[in-house]
Amino acid sequence: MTNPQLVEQTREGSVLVLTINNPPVNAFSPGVPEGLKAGLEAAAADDTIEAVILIGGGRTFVAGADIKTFNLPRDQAPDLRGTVEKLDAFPKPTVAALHGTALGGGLELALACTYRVAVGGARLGLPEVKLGVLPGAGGTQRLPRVVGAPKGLEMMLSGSPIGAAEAKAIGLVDELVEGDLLAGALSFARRVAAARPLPRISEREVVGASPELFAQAREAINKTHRGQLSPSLIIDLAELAATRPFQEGWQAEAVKFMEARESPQSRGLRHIFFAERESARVPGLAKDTPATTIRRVGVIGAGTMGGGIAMNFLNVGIPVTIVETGQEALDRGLGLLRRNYESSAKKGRISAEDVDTRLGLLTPSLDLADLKDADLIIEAVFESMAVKKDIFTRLDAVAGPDAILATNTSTLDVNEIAAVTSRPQQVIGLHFFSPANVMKLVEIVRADKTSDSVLATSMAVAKQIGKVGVVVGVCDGFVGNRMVHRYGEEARQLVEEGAAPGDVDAAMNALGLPMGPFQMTDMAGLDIGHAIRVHRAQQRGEPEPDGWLDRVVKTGRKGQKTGGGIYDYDENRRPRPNADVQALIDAYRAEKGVTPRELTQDEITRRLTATLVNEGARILDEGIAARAGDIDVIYIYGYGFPAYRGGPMHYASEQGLQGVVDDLKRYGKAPAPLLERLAGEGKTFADWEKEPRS
Ligand code: 3H9
Repeated sequence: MTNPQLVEQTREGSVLVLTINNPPVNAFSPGVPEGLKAGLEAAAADDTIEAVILIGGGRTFVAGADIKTFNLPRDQAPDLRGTVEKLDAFPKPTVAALHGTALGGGLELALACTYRVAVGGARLGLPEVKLGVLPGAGGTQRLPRVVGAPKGLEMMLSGSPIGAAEAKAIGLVDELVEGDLLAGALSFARRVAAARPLPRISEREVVGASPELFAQAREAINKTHRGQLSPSLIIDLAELAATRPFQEGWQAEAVKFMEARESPQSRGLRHIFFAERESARVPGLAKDTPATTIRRVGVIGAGTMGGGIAMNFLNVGIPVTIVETGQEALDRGLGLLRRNYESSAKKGRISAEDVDTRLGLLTPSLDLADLKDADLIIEAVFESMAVKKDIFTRLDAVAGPDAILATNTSTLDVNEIAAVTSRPQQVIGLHFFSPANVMKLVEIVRADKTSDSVLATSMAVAKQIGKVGVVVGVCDGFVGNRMVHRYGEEARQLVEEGAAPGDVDAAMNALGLPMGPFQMTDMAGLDIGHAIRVHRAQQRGEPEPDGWLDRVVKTGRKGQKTGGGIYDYDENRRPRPNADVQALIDAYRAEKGVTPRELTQDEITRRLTATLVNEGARILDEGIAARAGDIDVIYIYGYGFPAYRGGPMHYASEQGLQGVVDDLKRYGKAPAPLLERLAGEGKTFADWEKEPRS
């Protein structure tokens, strides 16, 4: 549906103001180009109009093309390029008045105007690379012509916006406006109304370009954007801007934009963009559920996890009391935390003053009773039900009546922990990922009795500390670890059949994961996984696990922390195969009567992803995760699954679920009923989300 009312025309003396009103972010949706065209035609036809201002209504200028329209056929998508052409050819001065976020197509509109003015808080950028596309409305050709090739490349390849002051300093903005934006833009427009000839960016030369610059950029993206399509297209187009006439680059950009837009990588990144925002909407939780303000946090356990969790709150100015059982452990924890901050300061990420401020907000303690004033208390101690129950019993006695009691357990039953307290409605799981001050994910574990307000507060707190919080239900391992457990089993099975651990990791690295399953195991510690397997076997009354990896642990090789595990490590922490481990694997296979066979990279990747997806389907069926997109968000932010593949569930839907089912059957695994049904009906997980729920 097009709606020309999205652009309002207001006459201010000899200036026509075109206000784009398309909340919440004034995306370039159907109706906006029609409205702008009508406004420009009116201004061109009226001799008394001397200049035109483009401004955004509400909180921002245009934040970009409407990403939802990227699935439309090309000729049905809103005509951003056509609008840009009209602006560039317009015979009177046009002024873009910027506030909020002028991003992507929004900045491209501004670049096609004759001038740009902005308020101090405005942010300007071309973030298309984050969606697997490229600036497709002249950005690749105009930005380098304004800010030079090096800065233009940097902005387009990082996708990060810059502030208005910097934009002014590098010539992207002509004037900073203090006070009211429209008033400032009007006074600017009146000043330039008579200026002729009109300065057009498309007529400028690109400065700072050289063959070396582009060669270096191509080399750099091999590290920063390995395996991705759009960054290399961006470099090609920036090079065209520097070496060929504007029209040539402008035409090439249209072709490359469509190539990127139609790629599975862009579909994956767009899926994640929306899935991340969707994950903030919790089914059954009213939008207006009140969240309480967290003024003070308590953390129990000053180990790596507890310290990392505490830092998240200190970083946003929330005081933390951290409790340990002994002075030595407390000192060790505080030392680690201090060193962590000091190293950030050395790298220039924070100032020395920040270090002092943050540490000044931290109160160390040996007494649980010191948590009596905390609004949120997060337990991060050893993963043992007995220990956790003991802590929650004591905590219940000392915590304030309204305090939220959270456990950072990664596998244990939050209902069972909640049951030892007199207030199970205030108990929740907040499962952070290590290193907790860096990893963006928090699984928010909703137990049977967790109240809506505790859930809403937990979501709000996660956002406040810069995390992506995804609500999950109670089961062994929740979503992430439950899936990774199956994945680890399959990885060990692959080795048993004949693959080297290095082959398995290489296959997942090729898919885009920075770490394969065995690199991850070596990092986390082999003993941790072994202890979990032993615990599970005991619970099920099974014999002690004795797989090849359990045998590696027993040789004392526990991973990176003992200098080596499945791999040895050189001084740069690069993994190298270890002959003893390989001999142990060979002996294990011989003992089991397995004749090792060669496994292709394709088989390894298929089996591991199919295993993840199969468990994911069970998780959905059981209601542990509300949406396949939630699982994708968890895997991207918690486990390094490449965002450009859209997460495991999206990736499987892209490949076709029938293929996943066939793979599972071929390798002797039972497909989850939900997966088998969807595959049989030719559906995807996105289709499943649209099905009515009973
Ligand atoms: C482009 O421009 C291509 C061109 O070069 C070439 C074309 C030919 N479209 O993030 P929030 C929705 S590519 C559609 O929660 P915040 C969002 O889904 C585009 N919808 O708010 C959410 O909806 P809901 C380049 C969009 O304040 C609501 O707005 N631009 C778009 O934390 C609020 O969003 C970008 O990549 C969009 N472009 O952050 C910018 N943007 O309420 C992408 C937002 O239903 N956007 N929505 O969940 C952002 O980075 C952030 O949204 C922004 C606001 C910083 C703007």
